[in-house]
Amino acid sequence: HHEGTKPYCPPFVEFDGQAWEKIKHSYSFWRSDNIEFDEKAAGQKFGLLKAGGWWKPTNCNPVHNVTLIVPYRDRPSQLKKFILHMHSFLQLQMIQYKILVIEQVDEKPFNRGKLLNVGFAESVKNSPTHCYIFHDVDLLPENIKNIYGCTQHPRHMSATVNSFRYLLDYKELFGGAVAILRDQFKKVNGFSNQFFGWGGEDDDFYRRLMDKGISIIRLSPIVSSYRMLPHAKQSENDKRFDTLKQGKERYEKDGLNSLRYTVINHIEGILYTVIQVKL
Ligand code: NGS
Repeated sequence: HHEGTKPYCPPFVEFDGQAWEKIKHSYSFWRSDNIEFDEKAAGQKFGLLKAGGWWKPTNCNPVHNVTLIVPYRDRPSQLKKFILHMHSFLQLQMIQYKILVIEQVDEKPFNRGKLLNVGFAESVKNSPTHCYIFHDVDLLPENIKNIYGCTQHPRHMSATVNSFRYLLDYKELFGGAVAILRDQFKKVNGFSNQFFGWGGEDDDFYRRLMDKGISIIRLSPIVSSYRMLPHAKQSENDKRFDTLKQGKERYEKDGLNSLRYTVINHIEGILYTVIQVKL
């Protein structure tokens, strides 16, 4: 069957919240930390026929094709909930997607920005898409209208989160879940690699975008709502304010063009691909 003859895929959209309720009720494990499920059965249920956690609708042409990059370390129960939720959610949206988990396996403090750079670099090397979504593992989108695709401006997707009473913290916030075109990400040299420990890397990234004259957008608070999975507080990076201040002089030399890492393992799982790295 020729691709060109297929109609485009319309996303499944209901009234606010209904799709979330539908998905959520299928979670028997919602409040539990020991969730067990049969990966193979889940893969079959979601129609993930090839390895690596990618999917596309078969009887129509998807409007969006995205790679989700998820920085990760040592939160197995969150990862399971995230993965199951995202497959349900993204398939209702009828888009083509791949879930790429980048796991930090060294002893250094967690470096979200560098892990996202690694995910981008590995994806561009192996199977690039025009649109990238950088996504924390503890955030679950609630509104099916929050389409997982790129807009012309980079988009802050997770503008309102239940644990912050659905209020945007500050207008420059650009963390959590963001969608950005590949060329825009390249233009700003990606994230800084220097933020080890919690905080600041997303603010630095926002400033990189502003520096290049790329403004960001958000959809309405209701569309941009997320649920945060509870977890202990991360250890903060005490140097983050100083690193942030050096800003501009680092942008051209600290980022995608200075990225060094070692891939320890590349596992094409049934539900997602995981790349284990030392930073
Ligand atoms: C800022 C952090 C950001 C962080 C944001 C929201 O203070 O990295 O809070 O965090 N910036 C610095 O520390 C310089 S949140 O409340 O969502 O945990 O993303």
